[in-house]
Amino acid sequence: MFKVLITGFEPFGEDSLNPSQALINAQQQLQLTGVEVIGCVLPVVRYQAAETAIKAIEIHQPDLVLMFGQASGRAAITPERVAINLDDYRIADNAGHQPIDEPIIPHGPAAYFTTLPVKAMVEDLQQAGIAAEVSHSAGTFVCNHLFYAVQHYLAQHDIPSGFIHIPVLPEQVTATNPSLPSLGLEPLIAAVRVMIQTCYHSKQDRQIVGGSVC
Ligand code: PCA
Repeated sequence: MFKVLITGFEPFGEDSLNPSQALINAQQQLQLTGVEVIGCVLPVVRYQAAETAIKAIEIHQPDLVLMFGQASGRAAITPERVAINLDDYRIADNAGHQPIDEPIIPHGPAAYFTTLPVKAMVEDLQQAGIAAEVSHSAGTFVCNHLFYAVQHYLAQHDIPSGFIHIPVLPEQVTATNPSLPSLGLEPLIAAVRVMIQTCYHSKQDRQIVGGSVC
């Protein structure tokens, strides 16, 4: 059995929902033949998020780690290319921490790349009719922290892992921000099923266009 660990986050900031938590709650719908999906919801708390994820990796010994988090304002599913060694929080985390310009791991490498086939994932999502693009910044908040710390931990292991930001749920679109892009839980589940299949079949990424121009 191919084991996939999927992580999501609790709500944070002004939001009372997080699409990545909704995804874990719907993990039954992610099961595919020959694949065992293990879900884990993480606190939006500096250090604690990564400690919880690493503990889950140690316990379950997955073959693949897919970490998810909300990116309010993004209209597409965005597999992240790179995690940087920087905590610079624009808002406090759920425990009140707000580090400014601090390293995640002192003297650690400046960055880690994803070990997921992100361009293949984006291509397969697009072919399934789901908006997707590679992102080159996971921000400088708890998602980036989790991504960096897990890539650091797994650097000596042969387990593909990476982070994917997802749009908010339609229920999170409020009257004060009616044009916020969103994605429903059903298409989100369909998207995650596509991404699991892509990772299962392609260990190597595809050499296709997917960069960005500023
Ligand atoms: N998104 C935040 C943290 C938790 C989440 O779902 C982020 O992008 O850092």
